[in-house]
Amino acid sequence: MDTEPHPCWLPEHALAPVGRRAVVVLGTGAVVDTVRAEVDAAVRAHGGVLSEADGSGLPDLVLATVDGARDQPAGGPLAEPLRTAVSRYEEAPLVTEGFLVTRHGDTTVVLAGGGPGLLYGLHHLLRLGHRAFEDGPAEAGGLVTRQEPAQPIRMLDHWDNLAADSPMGPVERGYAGASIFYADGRVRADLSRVARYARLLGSLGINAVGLNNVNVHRREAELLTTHLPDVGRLAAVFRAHGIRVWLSVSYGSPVTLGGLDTADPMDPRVQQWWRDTAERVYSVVGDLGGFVVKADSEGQPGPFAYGRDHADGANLLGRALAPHGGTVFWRAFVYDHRQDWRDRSTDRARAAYDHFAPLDGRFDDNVVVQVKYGPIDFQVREPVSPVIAAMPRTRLAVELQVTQEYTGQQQHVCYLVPQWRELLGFRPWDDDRTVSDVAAGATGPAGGIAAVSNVGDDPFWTGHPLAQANLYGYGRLTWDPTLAAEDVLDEWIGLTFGDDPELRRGLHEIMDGSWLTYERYTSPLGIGFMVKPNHHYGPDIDGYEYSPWGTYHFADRDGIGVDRTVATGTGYAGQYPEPWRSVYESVDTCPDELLLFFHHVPYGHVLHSGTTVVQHIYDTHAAGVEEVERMAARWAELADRLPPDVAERGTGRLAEQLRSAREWRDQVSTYFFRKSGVPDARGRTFY
Ligand code: GCV
Repeated sequence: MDTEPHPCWLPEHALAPVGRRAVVVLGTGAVVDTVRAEVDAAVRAHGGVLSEADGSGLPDLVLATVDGARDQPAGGPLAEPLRTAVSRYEEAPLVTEGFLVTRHGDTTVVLAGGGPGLLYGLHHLLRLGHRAFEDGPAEAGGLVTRQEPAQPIRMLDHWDNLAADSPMGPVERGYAGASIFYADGRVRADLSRVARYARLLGSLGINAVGLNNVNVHRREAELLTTHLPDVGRLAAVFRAHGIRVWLSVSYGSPVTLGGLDTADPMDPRVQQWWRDTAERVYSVVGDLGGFVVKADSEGQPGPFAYGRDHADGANLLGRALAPHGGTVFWRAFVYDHRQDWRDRSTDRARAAYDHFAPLDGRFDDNVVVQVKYGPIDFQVREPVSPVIAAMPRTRLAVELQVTQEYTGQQQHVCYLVPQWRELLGFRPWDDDRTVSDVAAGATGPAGGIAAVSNVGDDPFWTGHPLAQANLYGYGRLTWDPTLAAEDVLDEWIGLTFGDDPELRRGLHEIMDGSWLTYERYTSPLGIGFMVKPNHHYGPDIDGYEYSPWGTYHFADRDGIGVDRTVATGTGYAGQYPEPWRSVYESVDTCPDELLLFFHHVPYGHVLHSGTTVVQHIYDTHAAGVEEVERMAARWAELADRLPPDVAERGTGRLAEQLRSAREWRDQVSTYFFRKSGVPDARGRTFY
């Protein structure tokens, strides 16, 4: 790479809490080596020392795997703290990715079952800062914390295209430059930027990365063939940070790559082709996570062409991967993208449930069904997908979108952690079990969480520097979905910008509520879309209204919304268990923010908030723009406290956000004024 990219949440100052200490690292393996290298860099920068275990006296910090601790001589200076920590560990063993932190007088000990846990423990200390060495129970062997990840698989999917001339650009829905993996139709020769990225992800506990777009074009398919050795190079970079890589593959590969005349999952030749392919892939990348598959979706081939269902298709690949310990992430994003807009009975929202819920119990153990959080497509507001509550015998992964396709494309500040927290904390049943619990395996076999990454080769990685907080927050929530969104932001601000209270306050003011601000000035009350077709940026209220994509708002002179009730609509509300089926079925109980997703109502319908639908549209759009004005003004006040390049980039993006928000406000308000003829109660003029 020519220039140093922005360090994100790991600038040199963030390493100081550990870098100023006397540290010992115990254990072996690639990820332990990474921990050692990280500590070495930190102590060199900040004046601490990385010493050998048998050095004199007790260090400030010991980072040890359980095996590394057990290998220590019985009489050495570390014997007592390690013995105590190991016995604490054995009282309640953690998953290998977990860690515990104990204090022994002035020494802090991090103990983990393996290298990844140790890495996560190190970064836990960096987040805690100096408190990690000062607070906590003073008595010997005091347990400060024990942690393990909520989710077994914590994945980031890249929609990166290998082909330089791919129709969707180098990164589909990428808003931060070109791919960090590929250039000129091949894996980059210089993977130093990938190594930086792997370090950032490892610091958050991400343990899986999908290397290529789920829309697999002809050239991308070559990752399975010609470019396989380069996949091995990428895998090695990520491996050092506890991350396994995955490949998106085309379901049609036996035809397009194998020269067969079919991809029928029941055809023995097809089965053999996938077995051979898996064999070949694992001979190069022995710890490949597995395959990610988008089948029968938006033009991608799938089992439907052969009269088979998605369990047949997914198990075909699962069985090829099983001997190698691989897993298929099979996406449930299956719907008719060529529907007739005149046909009011077809409802895209129903599709994933209709296709997948009947297959519950038929997927093999190494198949995870990956479900988008909502039934449509990563909108700013959607109900939680009913599929998540409908497949208790299936491993499910919930898919989020860190790249801001529908939430401002990294031109707009839109801190998404509050949205994800709300989605992951949603309780689909009449009890305490959450969406995150389902993914984590509390209600059936465990799946995990996946999300579409938001990075590219942009100097700030994410286009808008503040969009880094979404990547950071995604990782943190996959570890612990109960973290408060403001606390996650607070961590990110401190690590990234240091401890300036005024800057901290200002960034909270700009970012904490930015998801709701974005919602206010865009599509109202859960109706979604209203974006410009294809690129999905900026308002176009009827852009998809007469299209085949199934994303309609049905506004007419009397009202707006989609009737998805069982009584009079598409029946979608009936896909939920109680209490939600009833809650959503009735306009009286449906939450305001989802009203238009579930109901077609007159403009004069009075919301629970006490205002009418049309007045709500006028008011929220005006309020949203005023909020962006305040965000821009606050940013200007903070500019001197920010690094100049960050200040400058943010200033430009906020100017664009303000322009765009005003455009949204004026188009949406004017559209509904013209449709309804209802004047604004506050006397605003429309056009
Ligand atoms: C990768 C949306 C996006 C597509 C994306 C698709 C998916 O429809 O607009 O670019 O394709 O989701 O998730 O597969």
